[in-house]
Amino acid sequence: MKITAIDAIPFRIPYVKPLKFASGEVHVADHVLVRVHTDDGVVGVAEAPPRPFTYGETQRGILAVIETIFAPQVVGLALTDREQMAALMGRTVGNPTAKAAIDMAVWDALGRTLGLPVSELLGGYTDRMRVSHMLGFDRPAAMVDEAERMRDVHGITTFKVKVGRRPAALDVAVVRALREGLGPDVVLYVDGNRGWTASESARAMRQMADLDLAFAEELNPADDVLGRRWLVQQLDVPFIADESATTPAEVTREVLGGSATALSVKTARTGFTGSQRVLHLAEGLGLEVVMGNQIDGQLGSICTVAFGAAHQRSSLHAGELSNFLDMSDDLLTEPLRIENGELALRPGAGLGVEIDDDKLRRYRTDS
Ligand code: MUC
Ligand code: MG
Repeated sequence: MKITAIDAIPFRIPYVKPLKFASGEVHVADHVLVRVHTDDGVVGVAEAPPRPFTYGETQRGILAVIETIFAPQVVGLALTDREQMAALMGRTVGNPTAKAAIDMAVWDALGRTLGLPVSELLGGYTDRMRVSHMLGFDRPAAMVDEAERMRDVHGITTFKVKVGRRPAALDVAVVRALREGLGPDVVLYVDGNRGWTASESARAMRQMADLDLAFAEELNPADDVLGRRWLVQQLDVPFIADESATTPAEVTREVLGGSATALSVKTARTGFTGSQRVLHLAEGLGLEVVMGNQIDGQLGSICTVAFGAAHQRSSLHAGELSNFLDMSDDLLTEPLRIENGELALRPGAGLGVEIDDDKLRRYRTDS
């Protein structure tokens, strides 16, 4: 159970359909595959997605921080020394996806060592989640087409719509077209990635008041402290904190300050260990939770479902689990499949997935 080595491997897989949103756009999955090796010959895996527009991390930065700081701190510890690991890596500020990928690869290795699924070790509540699909910026007709395709092919009936453009009428028209095109039974919610001001957000939400939105997420910057509080107080839907509340302390600050009333939990940034802390805090505070997407590949998506399905509160709402469908390829031996609007856990120890060596050779950029 002793950790003997940590690999950080950069890879690059283009998207067929880039995702565009108010804080950035993603055309290529230039992620880092993290492998944790143990003295029993077990290997655990996870992936770190660099999101410079959200956390300041880059692919080269993730490689450097793992190789020079985190791997030397973690090698030599046992797979069960997770508090030690968190404390040691916590001495370095930031770098959330690098830390999270190590944490999740350690859990995968622990599950494989014990012969048990990670999701059962975490909580074992259920074995699947309903899927929510994120729709990036496009023209209304193209976004309705994409949502209809997701519904018809994969059975998905929950959609998170990216908003935050100027003029806001562009986004209001999209959400209206989606409601009119897809009917009253689909669940729609909006995520502004801090693109609007508080007053632009309030006005756009008024214009969408008849569209039965389930949530609003990060419409304006949380750093506009009073503006955000003013906005959240007047909305009649839960306001999800995503990038403004990435640690238990930030969650506490944002929620007690009246700047958020629900939470996005992303395993890509808090791993399994940190996500449990955030989830339990959400339970204590009485907040609804949505399992979010960090524009994850299939490995990241199975991590999200392993965590989300493990707990009652995180499996209640559909999780954002489908954006890997827009990638041209992936690294797993058996691709994930979304059927009847659900993504199921894979049976087997750990995360239940394997990396395809040929694909890794094809897409890695370090050799
Ligand atoms: C989301 O929920 O915001 C876009 C930026 C980011 O950090 O995550 C994605 C999705
Ligand atoms: Mg978001």
